[in-house]
Amino acid sequence: MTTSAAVDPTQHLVRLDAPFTDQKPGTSGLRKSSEQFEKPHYLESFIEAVFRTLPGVQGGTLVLGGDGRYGNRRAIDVILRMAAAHGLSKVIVATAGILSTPAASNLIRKRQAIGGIILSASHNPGGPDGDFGVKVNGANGGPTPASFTDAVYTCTQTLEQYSIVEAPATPVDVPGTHSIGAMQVEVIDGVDDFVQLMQKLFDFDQISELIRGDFPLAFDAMHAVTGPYANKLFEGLLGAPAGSVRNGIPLEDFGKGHPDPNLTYAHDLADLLLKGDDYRFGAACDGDGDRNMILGEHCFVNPSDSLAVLTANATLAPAYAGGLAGVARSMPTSSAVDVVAKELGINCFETPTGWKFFGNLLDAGEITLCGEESFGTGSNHVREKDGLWAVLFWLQILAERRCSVSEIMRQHWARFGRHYYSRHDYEAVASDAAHGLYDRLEGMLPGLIGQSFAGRSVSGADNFSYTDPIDQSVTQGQGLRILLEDGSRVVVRLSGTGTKGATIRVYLESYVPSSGDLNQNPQIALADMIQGINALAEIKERTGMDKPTVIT
Ligand code: VG1
Ligand code: CO
Repeated sequence: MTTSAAVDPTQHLVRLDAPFTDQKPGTSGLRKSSEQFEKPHYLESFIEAVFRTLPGVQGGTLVLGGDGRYGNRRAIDVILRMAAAHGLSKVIVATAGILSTPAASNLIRKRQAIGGIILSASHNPGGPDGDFGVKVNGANGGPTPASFTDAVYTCTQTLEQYSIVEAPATPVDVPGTHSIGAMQVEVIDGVDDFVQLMQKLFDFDQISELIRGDFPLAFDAMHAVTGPYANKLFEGLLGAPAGSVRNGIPLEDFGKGHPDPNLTYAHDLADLLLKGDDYRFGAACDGDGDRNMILGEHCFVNPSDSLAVLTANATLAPAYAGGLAGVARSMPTSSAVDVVAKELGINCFETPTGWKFFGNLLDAGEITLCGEESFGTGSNHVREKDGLWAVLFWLQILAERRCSVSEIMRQHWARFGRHYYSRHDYEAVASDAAHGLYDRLEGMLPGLIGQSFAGRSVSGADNFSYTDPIDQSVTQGQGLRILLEDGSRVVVRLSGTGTKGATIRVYLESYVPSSGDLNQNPQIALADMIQGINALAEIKERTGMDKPTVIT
């Protein structure tokens, strides 16, 4: 299909009564309620600041798509007309606007775009009462660095007008080329390039042989972006029976679900695997397809462990057969991968939370794999975490090793020891109460050193600060750490992605060597530390909550 819309060459300027000052400095992109995004000029003001700040806009190519949530279509129309007004030469849009975050990262790199705009609030619920978001990625395909987001923020504070052309909505339901004035709009299938990339990284014949045998699997797309990708990959190319992909049609409100692949929000899938006997393997991805949860029969794989297992078994996948340059994990992620890296003789970097910190290490060739405890794993194939990539990687390992997921975990712990790990989230806490708790705990840290905590001596306590080894930039205030003499630790952070009140995250980790008890329930193995931090931080008293909203 081809269309072209003539536009008035004089850009249409919309004057703003009040400047837009709503974005939190230091946060990547903008994530707010759908209601907020529907306020006049709100989306437009942010996009204006992005186009004024992003290098290479004049004559450049941009990638555009989203996770299909409510607001996606309108945002695509607005961004296309603003892109035309700002002199971009081309925008590549995914059909129906459906483009996962890792697929967008791949397209930016493959098509040498100046960057991409991904319309998603990731794992937050969608719909008129849910959240919407705009993520901005740079030319390397990854989230833009803090210097960019801070510049966008500064720009929004003094914005007086924005530029947009008047043009009919560009049809994006089928592939084709269109133009808005001098700008070309190329509508392409958002799934194809990503599937081709996966076929280069993994041995599809081997995985298919596993799946076509006695290996029933369930993949839950949570009515979010990965449905079309998973249908093509699992049921199409790999031969899984019809119905293996569940909730595979993207819906504007994700079927009223919360597209966060964890034991709480993906409980239907968790029940199938953990309580039933019908499936050997289960997986789910989040709203925009960058997170993954891995389940086996009666077995949940903790994301920190998942990164360690992928690292230990990396050479089983064709893409990593030559070994790994190094690995990285975010600070709150358990040290399970550190132990594997040590044995492999490769570097293991510890970065603050958020994928943007891995970008420099990946670009510099320092690392091949990286991951976060929040169900994020990825590699140098793109510059985002990649949910379906992780699922395929697990299937590749299972296809080679021909054992169950729980056997893989048991053998892993028997070799490297086990890092008992859990994250307790207290969501939608009153903002004052959450900040009060955090500030008080931070003030107590220096006095904790040498004291007893959960029956062990505190060997260190600080607020994590990171110096980027590539560009030496310093990022402070990344989470409170209480480090114990035996290597156990508790971390407390405030979430940067929630939109209602504040979310307190408490991360707990304790290591048991391979000679110890490897078969405990993590909540029991960590019970003394859980009690310790609850008392020390006065969590119940200050939040009014008896227990966390989500336990992972
Ligand atoms: C959360 C996770 C973090 C992840 C971020 C974005 O942030 O903890 O590990 O990088 O979400 O994930 P926070 O600040 O709420 O803890 V997503 O799937 O939005 O791209
Ligand atoms: Co996400």
